[in-house]
Amino acid sequence: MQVFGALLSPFVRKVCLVAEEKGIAYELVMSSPGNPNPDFVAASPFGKIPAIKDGDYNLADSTAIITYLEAKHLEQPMLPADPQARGRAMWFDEFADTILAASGLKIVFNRLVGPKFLNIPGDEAAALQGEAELPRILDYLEGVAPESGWLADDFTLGDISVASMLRTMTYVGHGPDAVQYPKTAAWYARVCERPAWKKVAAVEDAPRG
Ligand SMILES: N[C@@H](CCC(=O)N[C@@H](CS)C(=O)NCC(=O)O)C(=O)O
Repeated sequence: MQVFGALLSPFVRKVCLVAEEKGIAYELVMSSPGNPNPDFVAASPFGKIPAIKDGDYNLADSTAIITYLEAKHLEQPMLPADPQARGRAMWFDEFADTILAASGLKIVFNRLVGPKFLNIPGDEAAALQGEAELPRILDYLEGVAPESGWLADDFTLGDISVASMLRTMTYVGHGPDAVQYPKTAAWYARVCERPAWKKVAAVEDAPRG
């Protein structure tokens, strides 16, 4: 399977983490929006990352891709069987991808991706707005972060999605703060101890030639 994207994207990292958790072989093909690689263009109708090519099957969107992988590869389930736990796992995926991302990525885009990678000046007012929105969201997360274990009983997609978004936010100094958010920070540290997380982080942190 080919995964198109870059690991700075929380959505791409989600897909790679699930593939690692499940032991699915994949190749990360560095791609970014606007990339003319015909396989990426075919897999991602709106040019967003991530997208995958699995044989002759193409799919875009992290949650859609993970839903596909979950159905195809039964090992290490990422969605619990229990209805209420499954609902909560999907809630945390949605929380990460929309609520946390809406604020966090305003900061990441305007202080890092735009100015450093795309040569687009950042909109500092938008970044400040993202920062102003964060406390309410992180307070919520601190209120639901478990003292031990995971967000929705077993380790699930919910843990992966929220932790992946937080990791991307560490690039702009907004990782989980152990003083202000101790339960969140301790849960995040547990996620970071997983072998799958360590493998993906090693690739992400490796110096590029
Ligand atoms: N809901 C999508 C979001 C994907 C997304 O927005 N990716 C960003 C990178 S983090 C992107 O490709 N942005 C470029 C664009 O919107 O044109 C998913 O979960 O995969």
